[in-house]
Amino acid sequence: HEGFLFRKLDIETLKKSTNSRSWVNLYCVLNKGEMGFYKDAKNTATTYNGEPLLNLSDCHCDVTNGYKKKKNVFTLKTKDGSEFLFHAKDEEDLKVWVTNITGS
Ligand code: I3P
Repeated sequence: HEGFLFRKLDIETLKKSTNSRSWVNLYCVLNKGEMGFYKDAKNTATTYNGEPLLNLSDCHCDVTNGYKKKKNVFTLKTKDGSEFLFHAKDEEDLKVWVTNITGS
């Protein structure tokens, strides 16, 4: 599965990166239990900011998180402690992403 999602970094992830907490629209690609982030759909040779692929084994998605400013936001916590917020375009899109992330 792949497509655009708005992503915001959460505290733990922020410590390890130079990114701000702003929402960034990224092209996200799920493949073999890993998630890659790219600036656009056409160039998936280089990841956004050179970020390593995210290992999704033992990750956890939460759709009933406390984030209330936008609808269709889910959180993703990975085994290594990274935490992200993702903003999907609608409820269906959110469901598809969560199903694919937790099932991969
Ligand atoms: C962030 C930006 C985000 C905002 C975040 C800010 O500022 O305004 O949109 O998240 O708030 O820190 P910057 O661009 O300077 O990094 P929300 O849209 O969720 O409010 P936060 O720090 O409370 O996550």
